[in-house]
Amino acid sequence: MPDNPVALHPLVMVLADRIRAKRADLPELADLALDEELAAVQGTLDGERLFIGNELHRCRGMRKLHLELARLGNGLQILHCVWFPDPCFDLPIFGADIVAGPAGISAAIVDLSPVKPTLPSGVEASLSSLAIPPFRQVRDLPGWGTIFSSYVRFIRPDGAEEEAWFVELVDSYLGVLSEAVRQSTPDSADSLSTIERYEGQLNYCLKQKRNDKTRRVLEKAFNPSWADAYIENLLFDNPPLPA
Ligand code: BLA
Repeated sequence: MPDNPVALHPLVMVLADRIRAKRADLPELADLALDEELAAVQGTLDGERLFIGNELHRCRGMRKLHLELARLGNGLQILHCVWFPDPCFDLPIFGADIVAGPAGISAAIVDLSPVKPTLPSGVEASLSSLAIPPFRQVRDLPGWGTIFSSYVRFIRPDGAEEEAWFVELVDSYLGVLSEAVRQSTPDSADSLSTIERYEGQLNYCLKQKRNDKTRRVLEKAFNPSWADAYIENLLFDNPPLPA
């Protein structure tokens, strides 16, 4: 990704670097093709410089590793990260999102989300043994948030100490996932469990597309048809059928 033309909130920068470091350790990591106009999107709104930077990779067991950093007007900054598994593997979806405004971070969320009724047992066991930092401001999930696991953390970090806790928590969740990736072996593309996980991933994307807040800021910064195409084709494109 090219250098961001505007510095971002320290939590956004620190977390992005941590995610990149975790990503670098994944087996058979490879770049995924990304249209030049999507790798770096630039614009201006009310005289303010906007940009979106996207990084797209894959690895053994994970079909799409997406990291996006954005500055979208009104001082709004976003870190958006979703790692989608290959449905042939019994692996959860990793998701993390940070929304920062001029008044600071309003939302920080992290989860390993199931793509079938329960998380893989090894992932569940590892998550249940992690210490949960005592965040002071825990937020309520929206209606579409039924896709998240019981280990989802959705908070408004209160100060630098809690921001550091959040970075370590994301690191731990990525550590749990990385270990599962390394141990996982694929089922065939036409097996029932693969199809079930494909359907679960499709449902995750459908529910995420119900987040009006994402759509609204993209529509305002760019325009409605651009926002729609961006959400449908890059953020939450439906997974390809397992093959
Ligand atoms: C909320 N997401 C938001 C908000 C904005 C965005 C402006 C409102 C902030 C707040 O409630 O404090 C905007 N998020 C974006 C944009 C992108 C983005 C524009 O990622 C990308 C370009 N959202 C995700 C992912 C998760 C997620 C992967 O994209 C979780 C893993 C969660 N965002 C999420 C949740 C809310 C949110 C749960 C709160 C929604 C609500 O309270 O209604």
